[in-house]
Amino acid sequence: MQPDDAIAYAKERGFFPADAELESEEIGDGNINYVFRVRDRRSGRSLIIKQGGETARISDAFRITPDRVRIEYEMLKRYNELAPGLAPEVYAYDEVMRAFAMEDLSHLSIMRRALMEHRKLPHFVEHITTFLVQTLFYTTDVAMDPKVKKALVRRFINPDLCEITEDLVYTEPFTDAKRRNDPYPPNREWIERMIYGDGELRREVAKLKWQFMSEAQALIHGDLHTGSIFVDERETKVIDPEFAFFGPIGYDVGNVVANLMFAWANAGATMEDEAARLDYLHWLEQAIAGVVDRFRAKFLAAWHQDARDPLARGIGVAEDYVDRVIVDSAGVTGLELARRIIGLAHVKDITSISDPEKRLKAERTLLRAAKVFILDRYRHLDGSAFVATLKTAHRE
Ligand code: SR1
Ligand code: MG
Repeated sequence: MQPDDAIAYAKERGFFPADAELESEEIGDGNINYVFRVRDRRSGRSLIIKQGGETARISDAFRITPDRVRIEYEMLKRYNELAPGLAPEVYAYDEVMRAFAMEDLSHLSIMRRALMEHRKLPHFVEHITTFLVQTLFYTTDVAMDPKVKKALVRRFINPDLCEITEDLVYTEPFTDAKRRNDPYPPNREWIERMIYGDGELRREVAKLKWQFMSEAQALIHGDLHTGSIFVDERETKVIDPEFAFFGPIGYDVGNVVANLMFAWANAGATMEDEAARLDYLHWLEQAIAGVVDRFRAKFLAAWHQDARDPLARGIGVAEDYVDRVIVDSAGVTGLELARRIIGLAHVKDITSISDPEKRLKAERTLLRAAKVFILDRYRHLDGSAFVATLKTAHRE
């Protein structure tokens, strides 16, 4: 689709009245898709149209099924049921065009950008932890009818998108197996020594990778970084669940936490006024700890209220389960930190640090922390442990 095709499509599907004066622009800034905003100049009404091609925007080398658009549409519908108000409304899915229409959220900002502008988001922790628990706990075997869940597992088999994650998140940052890693040149030699050269790290990453590939724990978003979240000071909306499948809950929690850490590194390297910087870093540290701790508290509350498996009521069962999810989240925090610095898909929080010395230091801080999150994930059981690892890595 080109912008004019999006206009023709919106007209043909009757999304606007016949006398609408439509304009369209391509607004996607992700690695995979093209996204169009179509707006009626007469009424000011607008909507978003997303269509899935056969390859990724970042590189034609990625061939990915357009079925991801169906997955995304169905996920967004589910989010509206499970976590109302925390995802855009969706209007219609077109099986032939592999396209869907949804609410225009352009009154909000992509969270990565908001954090790089050093905006505080007072409701984010409460919103995202509600989203995580509502979408994850309620799609586990603990809360669902196991046969209904198995039917859903089949509906959300997502091999192409999972392969991207298996390669880009789990395998390549630690091996450069496909020779497409793209580290910041001044850090290349350090990364070869500290990351590729660490056999124990690869062994632990292998365990996490096979867990990702085989543990159908809950229906996860699968790519919950701060580019997949729209925010302002009042609202939070999760978008882009095209990587969704039944996988480990910690994959979503760890992605949120790691991407707050990229914002922390960005603020530390770019904010010049010391008082403002310390204040913002403190807010981010509270947000990191808050995501872990509020997730845990809400997950346990949901469990005690709605667990349906008879074994779920045993003493300590819920606590053991959520402890393991937090440990998995620590592992994924480390994986996401590492892959966005070493691998193919970088984040602007880091690449926009213009002072070379500060960027080099920020990357090394996050990579040292990444190793601790992966190797010592079992001792990360609450939010303060996550923040302590980050701050210790910064001091080293
Ligand atoms: C080929 S896609 C690269 C990355 O962009 C997506 O948002 C996912 O994070 C993926 O790993
Ligand atoms: Mg995306």
